[in-house]
Amino acid sequence: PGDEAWWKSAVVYQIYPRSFADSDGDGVGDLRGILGRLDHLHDLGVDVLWLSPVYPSPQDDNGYDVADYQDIEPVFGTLADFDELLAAVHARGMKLVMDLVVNHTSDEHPWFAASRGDGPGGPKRDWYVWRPARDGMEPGTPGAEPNNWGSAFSGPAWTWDEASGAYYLHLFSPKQPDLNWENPEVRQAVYAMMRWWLDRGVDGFRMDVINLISKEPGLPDGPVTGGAPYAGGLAACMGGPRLEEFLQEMHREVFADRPQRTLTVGEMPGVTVDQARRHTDPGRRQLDMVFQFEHMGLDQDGDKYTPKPLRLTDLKASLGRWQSGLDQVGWNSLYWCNHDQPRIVSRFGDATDEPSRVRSATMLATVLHLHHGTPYVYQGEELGMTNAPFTRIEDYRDVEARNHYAHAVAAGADPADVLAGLAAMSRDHARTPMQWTAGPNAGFTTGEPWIAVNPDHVRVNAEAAVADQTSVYHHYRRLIALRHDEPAVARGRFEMLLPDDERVYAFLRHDEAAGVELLVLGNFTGSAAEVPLPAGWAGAELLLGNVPDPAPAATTVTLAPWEARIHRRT
Ligand code: TEU
Repeated sequence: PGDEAWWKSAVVYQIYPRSFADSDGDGVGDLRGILGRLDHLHDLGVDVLWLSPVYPSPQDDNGYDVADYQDIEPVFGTLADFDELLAAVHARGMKLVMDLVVNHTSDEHPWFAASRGDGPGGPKRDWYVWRPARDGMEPGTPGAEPNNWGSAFSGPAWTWDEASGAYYLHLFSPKQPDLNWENPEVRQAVYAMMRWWLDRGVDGFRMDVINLISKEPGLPDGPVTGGAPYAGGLAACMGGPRLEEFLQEMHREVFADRPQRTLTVGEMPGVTVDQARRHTDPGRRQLDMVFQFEHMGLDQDGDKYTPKPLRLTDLKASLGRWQSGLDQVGWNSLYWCNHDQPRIVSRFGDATDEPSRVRSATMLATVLHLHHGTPYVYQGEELGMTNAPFTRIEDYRDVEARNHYAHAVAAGADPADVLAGLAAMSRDHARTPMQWTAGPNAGFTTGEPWIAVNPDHVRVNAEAAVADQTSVYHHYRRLIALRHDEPAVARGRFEMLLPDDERVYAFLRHDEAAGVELLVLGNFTGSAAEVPLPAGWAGAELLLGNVPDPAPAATTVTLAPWEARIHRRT
């Protein structure tokens, strides 16, 4: 594929509106709060903003439970506010993509109300997935569910609905019933809604768990492993038989004839390199890129809330496989953080003191942003924001975390152990309010924030970062500028170096067209590390580093703790 795709040299910034900026003092972020902070984003240099959902929603899963796809949740503002924000984003030369959550709706969506009310054979009955209890079993009793799938948020993936006299499928919370994508009426309604947003001027979509929409016919039981109460519902639904057909139909019906240049990124838990090659091959007309999860499971021992130390060679093998796998066909997204993941500096870096926090955050940013693909910056990542120091279950807000705690403790787990798992991996670490200032509530709200502000905002905040040229913020700004100014960053062929080194991440980028090569080094440890360099790099130009006095590059180089650097030669 040629490099005519504009998003190949773009950087996307993810905003979690609930926690970004509150303009009306109700303790919840909103659209006018984002409007007031566009200069921060424009100065950072990002090209595209991705908004997590702002549609009407009971907020059971913080908006990933949509009750109306064509309006704005009042707590976030109005459609008029949205139009004003969109115009202001475009006026600054940036683009805005929406979060498309169409594997499921809220149970408070009118479609679901109609479907449950219709009873068998009613017009909207087959817009969702209804099944009777297992043969002969008493509905509502454990084991009577139509199959053995579990919800991603603990418990079964089925809930008995008395009014309908049937179970309905929900891969996530019971307030998130799965839509039935086998029904062409459902698909056409989704495509019409997508066209409505594109007609309004939005520039594309991030597509929530879009690889779950095609389920295995017959919804067969899945394998139950390790004494788990249910089979992995998500795993049973990943990459189903009609997924490519649906994505190609969506492309034809929504994007094919669009004048504006759009961006589509599909969130695909469990997607493999081979599947992603097909989904992001321009010739197959499905998606521009996908979010894969392989590198996000390397420090988890079987289940998400059982952390284990990261091995750098595992990370290099995983990201290297994705780099080579999508090298000739398809395109990578690049991320460390989002609203579902803990803060990367606390996870793969060292946030225990300021020098280590700033050094490790800027090292992690350098390594990620110099890979081949489109980088995504999650709100606060550009400040080096850290995990929240939560110690009680009352501190947590996330339905996934609270359900996990309730189920684990009910099953006999020691609450302290469960809290330790949450402290490492809870999604709430990404959802504490954006830290604008050292002042009350970090300048996020004048009211009572919906979730506690991280106390380290007195040190870690945008105001301080912008004023300090050595901050994480300015390093992100320089990395983003480098992607815009140095073509090798967006198009250079990736070559992994030192695959077996457990301390240093090293790779080359070859821009044969321009005869430019980049050498990227990142010390993933808090100790100095000496590594050999490929021949001919001695004395090479240093494009960007993160320490004040980098040792010269010779046949070897000694990297300071958490040091990153980018060398360039022609
Ligand atoms: O996430 C899908 C998903 O797989 C996540 O739940 C992820 O597996 C897990 O949190 C990783 O630890 C998407 C949204 O990003 C998430 O916020 C929603 O809760 C979920 O779908 C349901 O819409």
